[in-house]
Amino acid sequence: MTMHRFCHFLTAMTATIVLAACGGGQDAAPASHAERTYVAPGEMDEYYLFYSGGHGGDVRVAGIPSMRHIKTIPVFNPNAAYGYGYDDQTRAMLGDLTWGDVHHPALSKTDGVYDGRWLFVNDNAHNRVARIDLRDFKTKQILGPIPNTAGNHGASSVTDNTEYVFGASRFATPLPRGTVASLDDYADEYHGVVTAIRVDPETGEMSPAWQVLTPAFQWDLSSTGKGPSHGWFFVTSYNSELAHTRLEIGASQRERDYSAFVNWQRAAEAVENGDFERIDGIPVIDPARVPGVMYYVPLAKSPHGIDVDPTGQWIVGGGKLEPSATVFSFEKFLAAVKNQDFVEEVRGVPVVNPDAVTEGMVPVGLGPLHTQFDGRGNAYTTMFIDSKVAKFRLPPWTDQEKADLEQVVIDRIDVHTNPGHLVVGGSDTRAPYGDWLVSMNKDASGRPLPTGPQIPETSQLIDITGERMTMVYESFTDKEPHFAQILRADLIQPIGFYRRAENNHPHQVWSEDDAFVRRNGNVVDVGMRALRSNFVPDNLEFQVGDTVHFHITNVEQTNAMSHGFGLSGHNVMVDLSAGETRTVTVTLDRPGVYPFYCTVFCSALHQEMQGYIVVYPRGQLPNN
Ligand code: K7E
Ligand code: CUA
Repeated sequence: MTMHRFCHFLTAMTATIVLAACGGGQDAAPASHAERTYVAPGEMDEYYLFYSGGHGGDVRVAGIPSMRHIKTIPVFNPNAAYGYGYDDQTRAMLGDLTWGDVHHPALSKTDGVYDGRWLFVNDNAHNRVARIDLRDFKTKQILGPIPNTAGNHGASSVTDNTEYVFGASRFATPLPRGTVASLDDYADEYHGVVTAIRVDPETGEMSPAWQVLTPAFQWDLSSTGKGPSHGWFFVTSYNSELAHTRLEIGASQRERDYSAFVNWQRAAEAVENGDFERIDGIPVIDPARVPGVMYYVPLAKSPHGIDVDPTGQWIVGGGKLEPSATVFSFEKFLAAVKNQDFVEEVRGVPVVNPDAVTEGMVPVGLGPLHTQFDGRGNAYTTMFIDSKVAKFRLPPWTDQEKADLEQVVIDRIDVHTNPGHLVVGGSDTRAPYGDWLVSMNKDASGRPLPTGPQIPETSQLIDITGERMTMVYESFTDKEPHFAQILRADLIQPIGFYRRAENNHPHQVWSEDDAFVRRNGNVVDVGMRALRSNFVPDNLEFQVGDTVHFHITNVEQTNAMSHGFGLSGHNVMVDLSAGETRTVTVTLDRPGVYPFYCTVFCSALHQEMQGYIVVYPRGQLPNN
């Protein structure tokens, strides 16, 4: 019997035996925990889990507590299942790029809590931010490339009323984009920026608002203030050394890098007052010239995550090479600024005395990355190197505890293996849900059934309702989640179809009689109706050299009644939700007869839902 089977066997024998070292050094959960995660057929999960898809370019939706995958939302990647990137509208949104690298999803907020309207995600590869509408779970806007930015890793952080989505550039470059400077001049000629993206409160439409210019520190992770720290934005950097080769050595020299505390309300005022220079079309503030916009706070060592607790008072930073989580006090920060308790100035920006701002460094363990909060005064930090999640109590601490902060560490739990982000629902709001934690682990080796050299990641569901954490479930997520968001399911009511009245496509066709074929030289517009179980018109004649715009309307007015339009031998695959019209354009370059058919198994006679295009050699089209 293999070890793997043996573990299953024992688990089946008794629900209460706790096993050690099955599947790689981590206790297996008793089977009784499965009840906490079991959602019976026909019942629904309590929460949505929105995972970023990493360089897969999409967002995955799962349910909590079952961890069942529900759907994939394509964002920066074409996805034939949803016809995304194959029709004119979504193709235009993607542009020439067919991949992106999604790291940090962020839900929209009103009054500091999730309002269930939009999900914003960043693209670490091509400097973009996208907006998914939670009314229909579709990507509605891709903004970018954001000016002056290379690698928008520091997004997405949403302010309390979704005034802004913040981002920050990971890779410093010469500005504006397209400028060339030798890497020998990295320290002086290369720059980073922190970016504020404005969000229209009605439509969610994003537009670049302003930026703050920075040295080439390389910005990493960000979060926004709330309560007393509302109006502030926090972001870490990991290359205060200004290294530009072999960064794993060069950027790990100093004991502390900088985090930046940005007063975005003051920055917005500065822009209104004209205190900026326009670079590549966007107002860019030089913080040396506008005092009070930005401060640096040193943070140990090679920092990664920075997270603000639900009260807005405590800001927790993780340093990859520092075995503790640094807790800053926002109140102390404001006092230090007021007293001008600065240790130096870096290119005109004050560096705040870290000792004056640090409440304590909690010795969580090796490789702390990201921290989440449960709303009961506790923090949870992933440790990449130790492969654990630590739970600790936030301040206020007694003097005795401050003398030995190991005392505020309440629990540590093994996760498998190398956790990156973790997520607690609502952690970035003023009212976290505080019941579930998902640890997203980079190295799944030995956990799923083997699938060759390419394996998924593990996502482990941890119950955090008790004093100690309890591991209850493990699922697998295709490559490669970074961060996630959890949303209470009852906060949204996604639509099942689009009502006819909201269709504003100029070529919509709702009845057979209105279907049309209009030729204008080599350009042909086809207005097609899709309905169970036919296309009208279904058989069409063209000639080589024709450019055809198929405008197809799915006239169904019932929930989830989709049709597809797939054209054989051509890169045409349109997915039509009920009630919507989409256009796809194809230039016909070969004579022949090509079938098209409905790709969605829509009805008993779905297989009959088809048609042909006959493409005659040029000049041989009958009746022309
Ligand atoms: Cu993977 Cu947030 Cu891009 Cu940390 S980041 S793990
Ligand atoms: Cu419509 Cu199958």
